[in-house]
Amino acid sequence: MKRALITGVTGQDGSYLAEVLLDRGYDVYGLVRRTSGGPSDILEQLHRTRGLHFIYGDLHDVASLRRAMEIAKPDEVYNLASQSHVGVSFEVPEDAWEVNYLGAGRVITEALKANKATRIYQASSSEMFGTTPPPQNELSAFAPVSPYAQAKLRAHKEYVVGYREDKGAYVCSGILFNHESPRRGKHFVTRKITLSLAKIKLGLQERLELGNLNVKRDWGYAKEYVVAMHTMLERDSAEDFVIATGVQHSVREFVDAAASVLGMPVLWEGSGVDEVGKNKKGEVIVSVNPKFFRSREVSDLVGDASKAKRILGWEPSVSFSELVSMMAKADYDELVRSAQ
Ligand code: NAP
Ligand code: F7E
Repeated sequence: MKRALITGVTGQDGSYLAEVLLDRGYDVYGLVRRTSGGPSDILEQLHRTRGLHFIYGDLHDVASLRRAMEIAKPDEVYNLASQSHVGVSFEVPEDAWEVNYLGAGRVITEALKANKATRIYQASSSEMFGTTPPPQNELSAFAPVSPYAQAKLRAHKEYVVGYREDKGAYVCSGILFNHESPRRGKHFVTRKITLSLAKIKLGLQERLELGNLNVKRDWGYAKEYVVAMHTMLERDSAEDFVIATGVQHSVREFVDAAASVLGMPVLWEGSGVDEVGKNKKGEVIVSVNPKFFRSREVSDLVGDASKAKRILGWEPSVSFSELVSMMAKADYDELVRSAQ
């Protein structure tokens, strides 16, 4: 039986990836930080019913990572742990550097020290392309603007490309564009929109405040994206792959799509910081709050995943409207259920 270690197992991608690897017959170990609340219900269930193992550890703590490698003895390591919020990385830049660059280095180095044949997946990001014009693919220039992206890029160059070329290690980066799901953290824009609009519909919240409505992202479905991570490690040689849908939408379009799923279309008025979205009664339910603007913004991302299609046979099947609908309905249904 193959053994896998996932750092960041408590995050959106970690829980989906644990399910995929368990389904594929892996013995799966998840690195968890000690929190007062403990792992989510989904992970507790995977632990009880499917044998997912938990190991306490932290990317700040090299001894904990060494111990995790000794316990898990992984054939494959998926380094998904990170300070993953780009906006927060402007406010707490050293933590982004510490976890996303130095922490990634600790994971990858300890994995290779324990067993130099370990296959390693590093969660790289489309944010590394920053201001490079779209569409972005594996050959595009990197031009990161945030502390988050700068740390991810340094980890990619030094511990993925560097270790592969200098040490012959099997390390690859998935350069993933935004991917979302009902399990997405509540402070990312998609989930913030679906949860807030569901609350507005139920009379639990008055207004959704957002930052820049014009930025465009290439949003796919996380459950499909984690399959690509595993497929990358099944190849004879390690390479980096862009994973994306190839379709982009603005934040405003995401709001429109979610609001229409919930049966409350938004009518936009005004522009810039004065732009508002009103419901049919003329009440303002969406407004702009500059507090959510970023000091440097990545405004135009859309990925070209043709290499992944050609070599991995990977392509997305869930469309933008299906994704938005899934997320909006999940939030609405959960709020209704918890109110009963
Ligand atoms: P997420 O939901 O925010 O999960 C982040 C995970 O990292 C959580 O399990 C978190 O643990 C863990 N973590 C944070 N700091 C840690 C530390 N010091 N030590 C150990 N664990 C730590 O992120 P995601 O959306 O699943 O993304 C997975 C990875 O892909 C991340 O590296 C992210 O940067 C990258 N990525 C994501 C996207 C996307 O659109 N989702 C796109 C490209 C790349 P706690 O639960 O304890 O906080
Ligand atoms: O922002 C704008 C914001 O925080 C998307 C991470 O998974 O994907 C994610 O990073 C856009 C940005 O994701 C709000 O300015 C407007 O332009 O959902 P987000 P992100 O920054 O793209 C990449 C690929 C990763 O690697 C990251 O780990 O939406 N936006 N108004 C807002 N964003 C937030 N969060 N909140 C707002 O109110």
